[in-house]
Amino acid sequence: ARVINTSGTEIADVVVTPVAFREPPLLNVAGVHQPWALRAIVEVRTTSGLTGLGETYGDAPHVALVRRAAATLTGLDAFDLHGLNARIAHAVDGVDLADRHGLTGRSTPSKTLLRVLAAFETACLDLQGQAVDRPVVDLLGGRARDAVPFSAYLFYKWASHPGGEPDEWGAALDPDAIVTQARRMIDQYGFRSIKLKGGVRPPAEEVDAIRALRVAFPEHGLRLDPNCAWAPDTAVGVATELADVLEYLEDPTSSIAGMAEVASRAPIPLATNMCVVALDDVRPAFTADAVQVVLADHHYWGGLRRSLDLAAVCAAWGVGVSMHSNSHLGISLAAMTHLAAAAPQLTYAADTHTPWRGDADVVQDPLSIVDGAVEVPHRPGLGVTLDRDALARMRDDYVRCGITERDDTGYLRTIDPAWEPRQPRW
Ligand code: GKR
Ligand code: MG
Repeated sequence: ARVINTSGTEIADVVVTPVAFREPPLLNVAGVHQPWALRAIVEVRTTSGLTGLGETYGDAPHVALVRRAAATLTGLDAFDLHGLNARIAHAVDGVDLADRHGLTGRSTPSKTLLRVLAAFETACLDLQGQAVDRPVVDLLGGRARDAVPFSAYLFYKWASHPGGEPDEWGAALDPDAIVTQARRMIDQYGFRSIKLKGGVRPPAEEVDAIRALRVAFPEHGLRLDPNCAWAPDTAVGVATELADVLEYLEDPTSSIAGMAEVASRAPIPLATNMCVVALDDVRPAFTADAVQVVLADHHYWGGLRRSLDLAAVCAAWGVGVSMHSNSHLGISLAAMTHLAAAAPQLTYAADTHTPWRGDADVVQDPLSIVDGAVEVPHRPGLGVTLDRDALARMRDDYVRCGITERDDTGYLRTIDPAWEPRQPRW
């Protein structure tokens, strides 16, 4: 249906700017984070001079596709999200974009479309909020909560990138160092939940790290996420050993069938951001009772509204909802906060990589994590404003850093050519 534009929310132009910011050498099952993380910032401008913001992945092939879609949006009304979907579907028509992250599962054309759509949907919701002078959370059904709890996201890590200076966090390769990292992050942000990225050390060491965290933080919710590093028997062993400690065990093993096998023998809930990553996965995974918690992520579920749909579907099946994160900046944090605030089903503290980005940001007024939570903004739209100087600097860093795609495996192999990404590893 044609939308009659009465409020100056017609899209005049769209600018897509890839940016880079420094990252510590964080370890995961796929390898190690490169010295720079990549994102792309989407600015959707209307005829009346409003700017809506979106943030998405910065891998060059994805950015090229986002730009291709951006070029088709002129004249669309920012309230016409069906029209947005149609134009983007046409622009990316059947493209199936794989990535080298090693953590995001099989690629498909529909996943590719939803990743591109998400960046613009968020920007359009930001515009809608500004146009009607209400925060995005109000457009999503209103506040189910006034503050969104986030979790401390711990990583095994090296002290420095090879040849570089040690970073402020130092090395973390054993339980004591993981507890030190947790203490530092919790002192600074007040987190009340802790997630440890696993799949790096042998499972018994990761169990010890979780036990050490429990001793140091008796009241905190704890999770462990080895990104499918374990065979089902190993996963059941860890789940059994940590049954009295973990809120949930995230992606202990790969595939819906593998997770279903573990779930049938594990005494604790399993969570995933790896085997339920698109609507097609929902029926097979839920029918098999493979997962008890799904981690939503608007960056690949097609935006904030579709993530709420996912949360509703999960609730209908009696499956819990949590929130997934990748290295990100302040536009994503704002979008995650509005989404989580509007989703009553989201009962776990959300993941965020925020502490790892230091002071780097593309927004002037980043939301802050206080007492482990972000207060949901009352300002119109997403409630954050672009810092144009920072954007320009970070765009130059993107060009200069020489990284065009996230590739944790390739980077680790430049340091240890014999390293093999194996699944399962244990
Ligand atoms: O940043 O290395 C990382 C994480 O492993 C991330 O890429 C994952 O997507 O946080 C994520 C997860 O929960 O699997
Ligand atoms: Mg995960």
